[in-house]
Amino acid sequence: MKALRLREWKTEPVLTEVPQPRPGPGEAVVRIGAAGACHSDLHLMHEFGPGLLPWGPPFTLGHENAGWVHELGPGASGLEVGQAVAVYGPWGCGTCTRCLLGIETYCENPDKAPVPGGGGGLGLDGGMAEFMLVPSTRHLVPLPEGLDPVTAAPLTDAALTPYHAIRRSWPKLPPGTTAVVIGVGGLGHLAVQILRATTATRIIAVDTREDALALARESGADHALPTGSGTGPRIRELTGGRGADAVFDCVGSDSTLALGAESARSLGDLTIIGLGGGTLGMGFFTVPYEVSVQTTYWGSRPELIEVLDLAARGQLRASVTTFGLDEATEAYRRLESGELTGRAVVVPNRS
Ligand code: FEH
Ligand code: ZN
Ligand code: ZN
Repeated sequence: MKALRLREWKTEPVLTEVPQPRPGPGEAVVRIGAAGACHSDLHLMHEFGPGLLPWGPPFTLGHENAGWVHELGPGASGLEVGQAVAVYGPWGCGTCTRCLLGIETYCENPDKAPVPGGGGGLGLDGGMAEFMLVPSTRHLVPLPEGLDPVTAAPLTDAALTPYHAIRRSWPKLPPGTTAVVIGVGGLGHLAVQILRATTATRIIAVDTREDALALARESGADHALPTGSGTGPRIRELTGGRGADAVFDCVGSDSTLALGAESARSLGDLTIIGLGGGTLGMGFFTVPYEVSVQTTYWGSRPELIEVLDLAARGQLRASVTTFGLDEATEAYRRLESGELTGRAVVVPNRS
């Protein structure tokens, strides 16, 4: 079969012929209907190097996947061949407290996981291929009625990641509050939709590109502000001088983190979601009093089920540009150049 392989850090991926996987005991093979191209993959190709993460190349890219059960290994149960499924991407040990709760992102037995702290497309072979081997059927979540793999795949990362971040801030987002989403790309446009669907907060979106700001408005933002020196003061003005009760930085650069610190309201949250490599010097006077600054990483399996339910009920819909598997490198090129709004999705197999 064909697969888009990252052979070494800081190299361009190559579409290569590899053996089609067969499932072992408890495993499953998924025929991939859609694999999202995540901005993080660009970091794997261009910036990250040995030692940064507990896993490394060679592997097939694609950690945002959905498709159909193709083959079940001996003892694999609970699913039917042909069933449409989303792949829960973080693959932990399956037996520690965190994994038992479905929070495999924070598995506490990494040495017993298929790959420490990774999963398909993150150290193991992912979904930028015709077929993908999944080490346990617990990672496969049946698609609810009305969802197909192309609409579902972006939900497994581009929606699940901001959903987890927003969900932890729900208590700070009652009516009368304001949330800011910085960066309205694959994750950011869904962050706006998730805020609109799950809270009563006022939503301010920030981006450098007019087409992204237009997508933010379509996604439900109350205000869409271009990034610039006046953005922080404008957020203060829009919040009556109070600041934002939650800021979700989907970029994570020095400048966006500084904007987040400048825009936050006392008692608020500043959540770093993007892998932009920026830093924020933290001291007593860096942020308004009692602002919580945190990172979040992806999301849990129960939260994926919640996200799929929101989408099945029409509350979430990723803006998607599709590419064939042999156009996957073009998808990443357009993602990196900023030519795309929403999410790029590679479609190795049509339904
Ligand atoms: C990928 C690699 C490393 C850190 C975070 C990520 C996210 O894109 C996972 O969705
Ligand atoms: Zn990702
Ligand atoms: Zn575990």
